[in-house]
Amino acid sequence: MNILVTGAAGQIGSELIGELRRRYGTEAVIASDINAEAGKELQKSGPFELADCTNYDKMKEVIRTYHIKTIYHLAAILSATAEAKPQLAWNVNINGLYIILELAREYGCSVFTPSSIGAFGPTTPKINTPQDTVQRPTSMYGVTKVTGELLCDYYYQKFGVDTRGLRYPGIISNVTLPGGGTTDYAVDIFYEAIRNRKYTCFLKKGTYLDMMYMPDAIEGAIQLMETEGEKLKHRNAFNVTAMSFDPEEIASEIKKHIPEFQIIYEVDPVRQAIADSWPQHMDDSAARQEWGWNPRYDLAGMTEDMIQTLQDRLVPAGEKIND
Ligand code: NAD
Ligand code: AKB
Repeated sequence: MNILVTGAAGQIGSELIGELRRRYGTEAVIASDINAEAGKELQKSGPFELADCTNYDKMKEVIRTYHIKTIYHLAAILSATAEAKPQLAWNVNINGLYIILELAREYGCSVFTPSSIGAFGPTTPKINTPQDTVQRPTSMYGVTKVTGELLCDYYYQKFGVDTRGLRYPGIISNVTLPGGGTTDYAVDIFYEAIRNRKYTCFLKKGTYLDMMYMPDAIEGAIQLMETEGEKLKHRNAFNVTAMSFDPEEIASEIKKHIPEFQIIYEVDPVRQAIADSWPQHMDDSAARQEWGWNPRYDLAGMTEDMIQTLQDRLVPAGEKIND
């Protein structure tokens, strides 16, 4: 009953792999990615396959060789990169997902696929965004995320494939840097605060977005996959959130630990337009009711842990904030 993680070298995959291996054993969890350089590192800690999720034959070989029964399909192109390379985004996010779902149908695998706040658009209610609501995204990333949600629903309804998924907000973490998203500022800000005491933000003041700390994102994915299927009414694309803030609020929270920290603004119109089309705060009561979603970290708890962790890693002894 082995597990395959695609996109394992990415921001979420690099941490999900560790947690899955702690729970199910190293040899039971196969990491895969298209990134050969990162793959060399991943290979040191357990099974790794260099595999492009848009290559049906290669993915089939991996699934057969390792007797895969569960797939966490994380390989994707994120919002800012997708806007710069829309054809690539469609190919990876949709053709890659289609191949995973086809193989899951053929080999009886269950599949976890993350959706995103990006699956919503400017006509979606921005506050307490309902679980079931208008989804007319205006970014290529969003178009692929809505399509992916529908495709996963279809494979469950039509073929009985056990598909499940979460609409993640911006994920904040400190192991692997995020890859080409709009919410990346909320990660970059910590590295710059620790290194330079100053951050130039590409989103403007007042841009409220849902966010979540990585330990909750990982726990949520595994918890959803371990829930009895009969309990789930919304199998795919559960709204999940842990906090909502704008750049000023996260900067104020960082200042509680680093009083000289400053935020300045140099707005990137492309990422600002994407952020402006997304919700400010989702209603995640369906996830709470159907499978017990209950995040541990709020803005204060996440900020304290991020600063502590990055300080320990990036700042030489004797130069730490509290020394
Ligand atoms: P990431 O960009 O950090 O990692 C994606 C990984 O996929 C990379 O390691 C990349 O090398 C790999 N990849 C790209 N093309 C590939 C291909 N053709 N075949 C195999 N691997 C390929 O992304 P992430 O942040 O870890 O996101 C994982 C999933 O979660 C994505 O579906 C993303 O849309 C979703 N999500 C992420 C966030 C977030 O804030 N990180 C928020 C919402 C949803
Ligand atoms: C992005 O900004 O593209 C991602 C996401 C919210 O899906 N972090």
